Amino acid sequence: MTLPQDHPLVRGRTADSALVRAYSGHRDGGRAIWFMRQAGRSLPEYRAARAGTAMLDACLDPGLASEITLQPVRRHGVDAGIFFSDIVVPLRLVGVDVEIEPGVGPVIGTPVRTADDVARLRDLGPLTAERLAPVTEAVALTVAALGSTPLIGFAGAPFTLAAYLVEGGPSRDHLAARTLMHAQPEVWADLLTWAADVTGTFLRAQVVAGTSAAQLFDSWAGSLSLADYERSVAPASARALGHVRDLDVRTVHFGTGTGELLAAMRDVGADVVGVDHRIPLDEASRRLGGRTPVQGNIDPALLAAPWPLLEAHVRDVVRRGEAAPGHVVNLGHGVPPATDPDVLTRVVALVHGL
Ligand code: 1CP
Repeated sequence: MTLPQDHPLVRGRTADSALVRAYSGHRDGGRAIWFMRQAGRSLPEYRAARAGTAMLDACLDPGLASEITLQPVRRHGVDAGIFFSDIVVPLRLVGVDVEIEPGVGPVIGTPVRTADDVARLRDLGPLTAERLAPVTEAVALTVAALGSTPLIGFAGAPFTLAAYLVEGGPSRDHLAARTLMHAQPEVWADLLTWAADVTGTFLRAQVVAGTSAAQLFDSWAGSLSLADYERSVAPASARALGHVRDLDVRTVHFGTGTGELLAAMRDVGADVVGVDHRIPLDEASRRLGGRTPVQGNIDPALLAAPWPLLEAHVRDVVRRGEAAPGHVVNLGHGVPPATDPDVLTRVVALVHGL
């Protein structure tokens, strides 16, 4: 399928943006910067907009989700919006009993541990266009307001989703998930295949509705060895990205602690690799064979440090990023909630001025 005729990429509104040019491996579009978790608790206007509304209800209110997506674009002048949603939204939309608890994160009512549990997930049925309506409506509203600024769609990778589904909530080492992976490989494969199709459908719906790029978050993949990743996770991540492969849109694949996995994460079919702050971008680019655009990797801890330290760090990130064919400046992980938003605005101005 090709993208709809009124899609921002097709109409040329975002095709020549700094973000899309860099994701496509070009250096002629100017320097692009955005921040993972740029919409969120660091912004007073976010806290005001969210007051009294549960996180998942906010994600599924098209007007509110669109407004929250636009807030950091207006305030910081970043080169992209990232759609305000969550990786567990598609789980909620198919009927999984999931909540996002304040200060905790996603909590699953009935954790998924057995073949019967996975069969019950399948019984929920597919993620239909009807169920996705609040998401596609919010994306359409947002891209209409963004004009020539690209919107990035996103979804969780199957492993990171499975880490929540199996554990029942956030966990440090994802032990139960990794035990299931080894102890019951067929159940694991079945679960990851289901997750790949649900999350891939969620991602595709956003792209068709108007996003100019798509990011797959495998935030917790860094808890896996390369061998386990390649054997038990990569096929499902490739399947998830396969849901957008026929659309002419660049994909980014990000995880934390993934220095050993960078090439494998590219090889599941991503155009761009997101790099966390634990490995310098020139070294990351070397591990990627020098042929893959990168995104990253300002250490979020430096956002609270004195400006001269942060400035020197940002300049170093930009310099090392020059080793790759394209570089979009970002953090190594999400914006910490206590971040002073003026610091983010200042980082954007610095990068644009370099
Ligand atoms: O109370 C609040 O304000 C809720 C906090 C919050 C927010 C703002 C959560 C709960 N999710 C989100 C939005 C969100 N989630 C975005 C928004 C767009 C933006 O970047 O501005 C995105 C991209 C996500 C994706 C997400 N959710 C990831 C992958 C990215 C990452 O940070 O690693 C993960 C792992 C989640 C799960 C999740 N949702 C919320 C929390 C606190 C967590 C993490 C919990 C944990 O530590 O396991």
